[in-house]
Amino acid sequence: MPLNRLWPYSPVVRHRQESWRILLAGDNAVGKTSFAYQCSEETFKECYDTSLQEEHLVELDCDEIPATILLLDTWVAQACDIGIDDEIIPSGHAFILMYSVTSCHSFKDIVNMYHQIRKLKRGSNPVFALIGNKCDMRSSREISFNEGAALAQELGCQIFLETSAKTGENVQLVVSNIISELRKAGNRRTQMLNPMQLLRLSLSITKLWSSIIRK
Ligand SMILES: Nc1nc2c(ncn2[C@@H]2O[C@H](COP(=O)(O)OP(=O)(O)O)[C@@H](O)[C@H]2O)c(=O)[nH]1
Ligand SMILES: [Mg+2]
Repeated sequence: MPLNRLWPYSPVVRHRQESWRILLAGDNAVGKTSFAYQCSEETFKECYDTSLQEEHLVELDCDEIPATILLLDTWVAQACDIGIDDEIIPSGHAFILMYSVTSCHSFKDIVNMYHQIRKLKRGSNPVFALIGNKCDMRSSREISFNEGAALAQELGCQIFLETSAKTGENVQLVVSNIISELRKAGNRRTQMLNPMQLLRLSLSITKLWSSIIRK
């Protein structure tokens, strides 16, 4: 019998079944597509076909528990122009706000993007990761680590990291940190069960135990 039918409330089963949608948002050419390929296939190409939206399936273990991620490579500004934001953005559990450390312009765009997402996710509290990509390009850096960290703090982003989609530096770490934050949020939700849900939960547990004992 599948474990999830035997014990649907087991934290292990819950995590086995978990799958999250993470949306990549950022200015053109900051490295979103490269990041998504590095994350899903551990490869880097100098040039990718430009497409508005692509989905990458990433399976990884975080704290030794498997998780499935659907990484959506999009661009919020474009998405808003053609009106797909209404369905795509609200479906995201977490958002990677990406700028390039070599581009002041892409850094300035972040605040606007953050507010657009917040507006479309009204009522919920998604995980935000502010990511400064292209950290391997040391000689062309325009945004310092401290400037990035300060913006992350100002916006209340749970995660701030600098990455290189080229070398792979910190790429997997971004995703596993996001999963940890999503799990923390999930745990908070389960702690906030209302009395009716608690009653139903204890009835199911009692029923389950009595059927096991009878056998
Ligand atoms: N050196 C370096 N180049 C990068 C990095 N990430 C992306 N690029 C390059 O930046 C350009 C734009 O990348 P792309 O992934 O298409 O950006 P997107 O428009 O945000 O999807 C391409 O020429 C990539 O090869 C990185 O971390 N380091
Ligand atoms: Mg792209």
